[in-house]
Amino acid sequence: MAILKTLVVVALAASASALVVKQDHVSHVSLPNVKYNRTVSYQGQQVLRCQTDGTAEVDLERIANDFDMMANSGGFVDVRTKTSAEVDTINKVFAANACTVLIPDMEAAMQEFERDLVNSRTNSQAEWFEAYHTYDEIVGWYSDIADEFPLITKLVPSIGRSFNGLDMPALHITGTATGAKKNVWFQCQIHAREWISGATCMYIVNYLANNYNVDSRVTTLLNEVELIVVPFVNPDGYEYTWSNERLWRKNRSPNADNSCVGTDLNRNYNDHWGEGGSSSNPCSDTYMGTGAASEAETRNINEYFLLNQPIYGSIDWHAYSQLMLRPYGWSRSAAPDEAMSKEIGDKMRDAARAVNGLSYTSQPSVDLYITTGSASDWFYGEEASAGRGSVRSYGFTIELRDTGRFGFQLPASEIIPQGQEMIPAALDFMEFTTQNPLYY
Ligand code: 0X9
Ligand code: ZN
Repeated sequence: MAILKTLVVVALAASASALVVKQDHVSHVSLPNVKYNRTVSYQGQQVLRCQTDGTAEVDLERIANDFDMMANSGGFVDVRTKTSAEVDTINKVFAANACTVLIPDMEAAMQEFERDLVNSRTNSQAEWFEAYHTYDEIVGWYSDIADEFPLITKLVPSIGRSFNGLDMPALHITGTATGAKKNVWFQCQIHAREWISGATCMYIVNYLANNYNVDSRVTTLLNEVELIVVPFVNPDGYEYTWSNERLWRKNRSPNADNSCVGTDLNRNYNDHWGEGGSSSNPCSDTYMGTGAASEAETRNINEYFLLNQPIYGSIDWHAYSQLMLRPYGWSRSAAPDEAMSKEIGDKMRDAARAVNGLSYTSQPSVDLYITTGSASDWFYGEEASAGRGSVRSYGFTIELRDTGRFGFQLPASEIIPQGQEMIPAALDFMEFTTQNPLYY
């Protein structure tokens, strides 16, 4: 396919890359050269928002697996259509007039996002959290944080490699108090195109690092808790969104006898894998892979998670729809710890809302649609718990901003407000899950 767009973003000044703390976020005075490239066109593509009332479960599941279902919440789904024939198909599945056009011209929406990307990255005054960053820059940022806060952080440069050989780093952050700490797990960027996920994880790490021994809540927390952050569950997919296709979701491992690439890592975990709500078609955006944990990225996460047991709480950070999702994803029956999970889910919803007034919804994952083999079900599930009597991790999925206006093309100016509203939610989660442990 012809190369449609190449944006070479060049920093204006190349001065020291020292971290400068300003307010509650780090500022980089310069940005290295970076290349953003898109080899696909979204010409003719639209996003439809369809009310799901009265739509059969099987039809919804078919759409989730056969189309790019970009979001699903509160009685509607956002579906990306590539041709007018697809618009007709979607309109036939839903009730008359159930669908309206949310994004009429995906190519135009993407170009708007790309103008914002260039502007934010070429502005020499822009601070770190006022622009999106590449895989290499983010890895460098975590390394800088570890250098700057050696007493409270530990960088593990690689917990394993992705299919294409990229490192998957992990950062541990905890206070200097002696004694055993309780572990909490955050993982980011499992879905490549959800850029706000990786940015928010950095924002939280940055806040904790800069506020230890400054803010008593953070100090007390980190003297009890060790947070483990995996910035990239899907490094190859993330790179691909910068080099080829901004809306790529899956990883980048090839599929046998098929030209379609990639597995949806959030359908690849060994928890009720392949039991519905995922696709066996390698061309689907919800392709489950050839087996449970068939993907290197999934296995790396599994191994490192188990190595760090007991883990009291886990969050898999996604976008978009503004949701706090608790177990189960795989079953309609209530999870054993429903009351406790609901309590912290609701608490995070309220904490996030209190910051900027934006509403989040707290609900079981399955209220969206059935998903099997998801990361957060695995965190909460049998395999991740070391055995009967052992600590069982709370398993959450958080869907960040927005509710569809920009979707995955969220402007960089929303990184800071998004981060600010997740700080109290993340603090609540770390406190609550370690103070109210679940057992398997
Ligand atoms: O479908 C997904 O993987 C998640 N939504 S997204 O739009 N970010 O792709 C939601 C998963 C919710 N289900 C479970 N966590 N089980
Ligand atoms: Zn996602």
